Amino acid sequence: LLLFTLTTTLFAQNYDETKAGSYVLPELLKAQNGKEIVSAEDWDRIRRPEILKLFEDNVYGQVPKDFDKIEFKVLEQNYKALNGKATYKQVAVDVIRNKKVITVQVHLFIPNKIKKPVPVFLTINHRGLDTMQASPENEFWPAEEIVNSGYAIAGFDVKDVAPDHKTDYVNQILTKLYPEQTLQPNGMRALGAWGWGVSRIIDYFETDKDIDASKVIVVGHSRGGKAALWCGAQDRRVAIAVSNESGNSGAKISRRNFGETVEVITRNFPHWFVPGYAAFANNEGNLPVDQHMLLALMAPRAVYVASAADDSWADPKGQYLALVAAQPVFSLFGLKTSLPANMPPNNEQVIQLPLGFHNRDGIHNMNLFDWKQFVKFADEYFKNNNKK
Ligand code: GTR
Repeated sequence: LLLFTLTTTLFAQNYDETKAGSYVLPELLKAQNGKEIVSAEDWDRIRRPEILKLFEDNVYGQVPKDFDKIEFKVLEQNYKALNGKATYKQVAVDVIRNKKVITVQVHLFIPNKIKKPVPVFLTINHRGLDTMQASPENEFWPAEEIVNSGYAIAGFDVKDVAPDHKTDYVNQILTKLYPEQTLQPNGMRALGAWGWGVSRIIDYFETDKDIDASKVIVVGHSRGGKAALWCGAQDRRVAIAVSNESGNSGAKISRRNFGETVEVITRNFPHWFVPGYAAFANNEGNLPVDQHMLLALMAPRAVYVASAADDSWADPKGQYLALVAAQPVFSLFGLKTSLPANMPPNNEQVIQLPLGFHNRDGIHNMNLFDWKQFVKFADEYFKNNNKK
């Protein structure tokens, strides 16, 4: 009994707000040499690279950028998809390095009857191809709704890049393109690999005249949301990063003891992170970063954080507080946002461009309500940037 009580106390998640604890976040605007960062230039030149490196070394690992060749092949094209409203394309993105090749399949719907090029939602999908069927029942990936809103929608299956599995994750790009990464303590891991896939698809968008590659909105749900944020942090071609319920090691403050912890996530999903991240289990206070810094790396570009009220595992409040704590970096760019200190009521969207948030009723998932908020946010952001 003693052992049982001991283990359940040790591993139990906290869902009691009064026990979430107090914490001091690592400073966003102080460089490692003690210099205060007071301008956007110094942020870009000094602090941003420092923070990127800290995330690389301590959390997600590197994302190699070199390869020998990239090729795009349209495998299928249907001009009359969605009852004539859209053109569907399946595109194979072949990336070659040291004579080895991997292929990422992109599924893409482009609205037919509007002026091109159009902005695009690109989803990091860990739920498999079946969840990218265009059907009105498919709220997770509502192709028709998005096309009707004047956007293209694209998606890829993460397993093309790195299967979501403890040992098999190495089976695509790590074994084939970047084998040396697996030997490095801060080498590429699954979340970084998925983000690498996003970047290669943006390479493709840059060649598709119907897509406006300056308006790419990367959307990820949960583990995909973690990958979307880490990708957006690094690849400045991402205009908006949308984190849907990314939770621990995504948008949530790691130091807040509520819901999933670093201990649980590194035990269950070691392949997402560098091995050294596990050393911060029950020791989050010693992390040289916290997740508000990841959100801040998007500045001055846009970040949208979505959560669900019944998704305590992902800690809605902890995700909101990270967004609030990221604001000083946006201010450096003259974007003086003033998010309310407390999380807004359920189902109410808060937009303080370039930041946005909602916490809808319901469970851990991505649905039509979420997508409608993403569209509203993207509409406002692009309009405001005089881009749409
Ligand atoms: C959970 C994991 C979360 C989140 C989620 C998901 O099991 O603990 O961090 O990533 O899976 O991806 O749906």
